[in-house]
Amino acid sequence: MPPHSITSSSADQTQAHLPVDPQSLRTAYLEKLLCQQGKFLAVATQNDHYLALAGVVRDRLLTRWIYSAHTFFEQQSRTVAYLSAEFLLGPQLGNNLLCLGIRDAIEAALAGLPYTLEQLIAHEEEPGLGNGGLGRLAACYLDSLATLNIPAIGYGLRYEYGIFDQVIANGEQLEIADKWLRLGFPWEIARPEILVPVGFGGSTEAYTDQHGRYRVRWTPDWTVNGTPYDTPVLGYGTANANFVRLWQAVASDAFDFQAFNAGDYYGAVEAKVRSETISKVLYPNDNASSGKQLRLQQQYLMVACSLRDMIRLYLQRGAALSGLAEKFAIQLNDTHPALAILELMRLLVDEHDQSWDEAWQITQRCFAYTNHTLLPEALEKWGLPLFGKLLPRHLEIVLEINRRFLEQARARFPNDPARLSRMSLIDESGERYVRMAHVATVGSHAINGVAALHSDLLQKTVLRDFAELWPERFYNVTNGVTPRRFIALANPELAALITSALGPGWLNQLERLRELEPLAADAAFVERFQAIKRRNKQRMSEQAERVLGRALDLSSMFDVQVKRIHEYKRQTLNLLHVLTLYNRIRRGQLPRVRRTVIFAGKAAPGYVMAKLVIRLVHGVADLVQRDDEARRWLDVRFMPDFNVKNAERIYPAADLSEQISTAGKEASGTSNMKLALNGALTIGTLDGANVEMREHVGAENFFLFGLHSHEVLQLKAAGYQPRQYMERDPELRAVLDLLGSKELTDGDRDRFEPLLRSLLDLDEYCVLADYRAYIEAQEAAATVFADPHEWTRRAILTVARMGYFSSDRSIAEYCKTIWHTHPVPVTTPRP
Ligand code: NBG
Repeated sequence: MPPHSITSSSADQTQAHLPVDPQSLRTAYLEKLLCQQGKFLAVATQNDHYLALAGVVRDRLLTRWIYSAHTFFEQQSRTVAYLSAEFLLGPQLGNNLLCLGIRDAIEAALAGLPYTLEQLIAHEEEPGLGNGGLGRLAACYLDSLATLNIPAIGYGLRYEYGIFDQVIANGEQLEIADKWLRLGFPWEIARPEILVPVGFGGSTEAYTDQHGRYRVRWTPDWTVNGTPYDTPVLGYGTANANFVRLWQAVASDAFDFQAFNAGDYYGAVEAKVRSETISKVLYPNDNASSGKQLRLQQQYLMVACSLRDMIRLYLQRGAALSGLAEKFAIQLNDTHPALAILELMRLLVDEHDQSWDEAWQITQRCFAYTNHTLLPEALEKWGLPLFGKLLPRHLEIVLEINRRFLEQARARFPNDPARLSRMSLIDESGERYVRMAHVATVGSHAINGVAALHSDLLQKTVLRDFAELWPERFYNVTNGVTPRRFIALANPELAALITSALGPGWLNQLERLRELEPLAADAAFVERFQAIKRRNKQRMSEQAERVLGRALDLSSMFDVQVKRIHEYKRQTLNLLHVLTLYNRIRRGQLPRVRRTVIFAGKAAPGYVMAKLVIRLVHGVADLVQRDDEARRWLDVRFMPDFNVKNAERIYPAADLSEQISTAGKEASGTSNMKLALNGALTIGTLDGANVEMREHVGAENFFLFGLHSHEVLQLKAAGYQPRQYMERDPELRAVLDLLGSKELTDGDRDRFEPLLRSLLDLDEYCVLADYRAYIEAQEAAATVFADPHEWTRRAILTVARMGYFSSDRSIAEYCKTIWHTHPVPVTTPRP
């Protein structure tokens, strides 16, 4: 709650600012150990120390949060509500120190105490409340919103178990439950006084109210409460702080008591446990929809609580609900929160007495929708029986929206029933489903894709009919990433080098990196840049030694593909290249450069093929290791448990960035940006944001290969026969033979049979069609890498030209074209 008055009396000012000099910080720290952790120095654990430090830092960032909340309340600021089922925030301590600018003071304060700041930062376990790019994008956007002084709230779910921890045993992925809350998460503030009841199931009943209006009453048959936990999100270079508000399911007492009074104590407790499972666990699928009832419950809990919260905040000012869209710009991060459209209609019509037309106007003006994928398996749809059973009133509402929408579409496209059935919010081609992408599109005033190519394909394929009906509602906003985390925190030496060249301020104006261009020809600068890359490789090698037991060859090319394991991302193509090099080495044909091929990424637990790819990485790694000559040239590594923390160690060490998805499949990609900003050159297809990255860094600094997206479609339409590619290319055949041989699997010849089958029979992702072009692009990369000066020159130019891909630019575009919001600077009193 924003405070109702913060006076500017001097007493308040001194309280508002806790001291940040090393001596006071040290005192505060020791106090936290004692008064918060209940420990004295001799018995405090590392976790006690971490929590003590986090407490000191949190106390100091709350000032900014409170002043921000106060300012936004006073000014009745327009607020962005970013609704997302995932927020992959990453570790908090380092980022908060960076934003507060007290890192050095803390380091000094800890002098002579048992743990260094570095150790305590390394101790932190991150809240893994997301799968991959989509969740991390949400976190980057919160960072930029705060940095750009845009009032915003991130709304999501507080999963008790985030994305599983990945452990590798005998070359296979094992999933371990992620108990991220076990040792405490000190950055959040619980708000137990806020409880939002959320109904499920039951029935609806029509009636006429006292004004003679048709009304509907929904009587759910069970209710769960949502309660929020807030985590502040600081801006960089500004006093503004926003927050992410994550909902947790708690059993509703009313429900318990009914059963209890009937003498069924055990049943009551069981029901409590059942309703609390709603926010238990994050579904571990990236780019795939599970269609499960529990997932639908999660989505409804999230949107019902978030909307009720917005309306509560709005009504505090005593305004009429008709102005809701002036107060909130609600962004749907993919369709996971798209039920919000139906829920807002229900709240306005059933609970706040609005007419359908008024309610629909408000709703459409509130919402905007970002699509993040064209993959059919990821487009969410809910079977009508399940939907109607869980959300009977929302089913009626979606049917009514659809009826009105189809009427409008029919007027525009008369005599085109095929088009109308394609556009319908309900898929009636077989069993009936609610199509969430259509709900999101129809209920929004703006729809956007996440890279130029993706937005274009979105309007030509998945949402084509809608783009023809409402071309003015479609936009592109190319993704971006935050340079605070992915340069300043991940690669402090590079950040310092850039500051030494450009002076301060570039982290908030990333386009200024362009001023580095002339330095690509400056021998001293090139040398410093190289030395930093080498030290980053050294640190990564130490990490590899700790977790895999063997250091890395620092003079080799670090060839990096780190992202979720998915067939469309084609980790297999990368492995076919490694096997090609292996076969060549065995034939005495030595490569130009030594390579360390680094993989990392999680596979969805139920995705059999992706898990097999992880086994294949390990199979290929072992094969190479067993051969004395191959081992001198090649090293294949799988770094387990890819998450934000590990990513921050890997990106700065990369020489080559693998962005090799089948053209048309990767909506944007964001690791492509993070790697390039850390000075990696890209080998990639014309897919997602690669297209724009190549335009920015210059074609001559990008190793391009492969079919274009329209060529992929043409190839398939012409009846793609992957076997022909094998038959025409003896080197490819030899590699595929190796894949099916017992050499790779020490005996178990059939292990990779399903992978081989899928490549030869269907090859959905055109791996074989792109094989030869990929091998050639890899040769081009090796040739340049053999000339370290030339490689570094291109790496510097790449960094210099990547400024466009800051999430600050993306957010500025959303603000201007979609949200129509403006900065609200916050001032805290001077300490
Ligand atoms: C992912 C895309 C990525 C994109 C991120 C963020 C989903 C559904 N989509 O290419 O696969 O970078 O979203 O936009 O997870």
